[in-house]
Amino acid sequence: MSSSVIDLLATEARFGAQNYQPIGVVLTRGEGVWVWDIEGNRYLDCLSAYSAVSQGHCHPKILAAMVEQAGRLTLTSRAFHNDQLALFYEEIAALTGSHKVLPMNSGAEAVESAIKSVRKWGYEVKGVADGQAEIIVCADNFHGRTLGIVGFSTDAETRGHFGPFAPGFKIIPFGDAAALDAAITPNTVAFLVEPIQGEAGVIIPPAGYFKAVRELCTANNVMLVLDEIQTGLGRTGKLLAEQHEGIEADVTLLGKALSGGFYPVSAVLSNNDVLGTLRPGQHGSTFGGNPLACAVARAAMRVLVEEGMIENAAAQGARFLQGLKDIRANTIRDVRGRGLMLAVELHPEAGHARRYCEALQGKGILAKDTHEHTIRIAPPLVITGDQVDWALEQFAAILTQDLS
Ligand code: IF1
Repeated sequence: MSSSVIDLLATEARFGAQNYQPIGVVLTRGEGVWVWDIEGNRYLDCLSAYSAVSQGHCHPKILAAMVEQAGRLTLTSRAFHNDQLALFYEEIAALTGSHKVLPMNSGAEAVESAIKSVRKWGYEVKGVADGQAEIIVCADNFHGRTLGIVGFSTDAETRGHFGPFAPGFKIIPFGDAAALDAAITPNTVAFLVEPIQGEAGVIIPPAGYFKAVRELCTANNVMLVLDEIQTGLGRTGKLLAEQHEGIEADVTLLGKALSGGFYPVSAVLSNNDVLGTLRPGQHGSTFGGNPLACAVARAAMRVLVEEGMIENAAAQGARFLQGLKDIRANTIRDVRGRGLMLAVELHPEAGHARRYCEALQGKGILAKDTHEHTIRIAPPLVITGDQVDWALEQFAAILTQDLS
């Protein structure tokens, strides 16, 4: 490490809240699937900023849209109209088949906004008595970091010493439709769930689970809220992960790649009257729906479709998954994924996944461990077959070592 890397890490450690423990690389530039550190080393980005940079780093068309808009008008607040919002609504609705859109900024804000909206729907449309609304969520969920959300997390690190928390949430196992059936009461307004659990380690539910979930929600007048903040916008090889299941959510949450990583942009989408219950003054955000965000999101959605990134995610994801399955290594317990949302789970005896991620850094790959024994792999959706093959060679070289 050069002294400047050491200096930057020391300065971060001195002034910053220590709520992350990054791998010891300091990045300064990105282009497509690649990022460079301040010493000029190049890495294949297999995290993509937790799937926010799906379109590749610094996509030139999104950059151009951002620069053009930034020089014209950035923020008006929602006290006035701006000339980008209507176009953003029209294009995101056409892309996703949704009828109503609520623009927000971070993913957690979209989740919070959905919780507020389905509760209001429950009281004003379903007829639940005020203050009695229940929302069902899954064990090992990850929906963000706000108080409302961490209050229904089952992870000790995520929720520890942040209480007291708001009531109104019931937790059931993921992938278990019978548990949902048993948990629903007349006060249940929504079931909030990730199509594939990301933070939990890329957990894909059993086939048929979401079909059964959809039927239970419809039969009981419960809103199915799918958090597609990580799985959405092509990550799993389809525009929305729900398409793999042949279902449609009542409320869909998007974030991350909605801006291609340029800017925090999120949205709540609904195809019924959930968002219709919000009246002027009841919800909002200074930055939500601002013209810069709208222009960036419009470009991010456009390149995703025009440049075939969703189809590429399906093709390269299948190639990556098969290649990982073909690696013969005693360290590997399981390999799973859908599209370019992939994970390698190591045997507990193989040691901590972080060691393998640090070794991968030496091979020019940046990946992230989760839950001690799992390496998450989620490159930008623009990755080519040759780049996948090169990445597989590096994974094979590291995973065949014992780093315990
Ligand atoms: C962190 C994981 C990824 C999300 C889903 C909402 C949000 C997220 C399904 C909130 C955010 C992040 C945030 C990041 C870690 C990360 C993550 F490891 F936790 F699971 F992506 F893989 N719904 N996911 O995955 O969106 O408010 O952050 O914009 O350290 O918090 P946000």
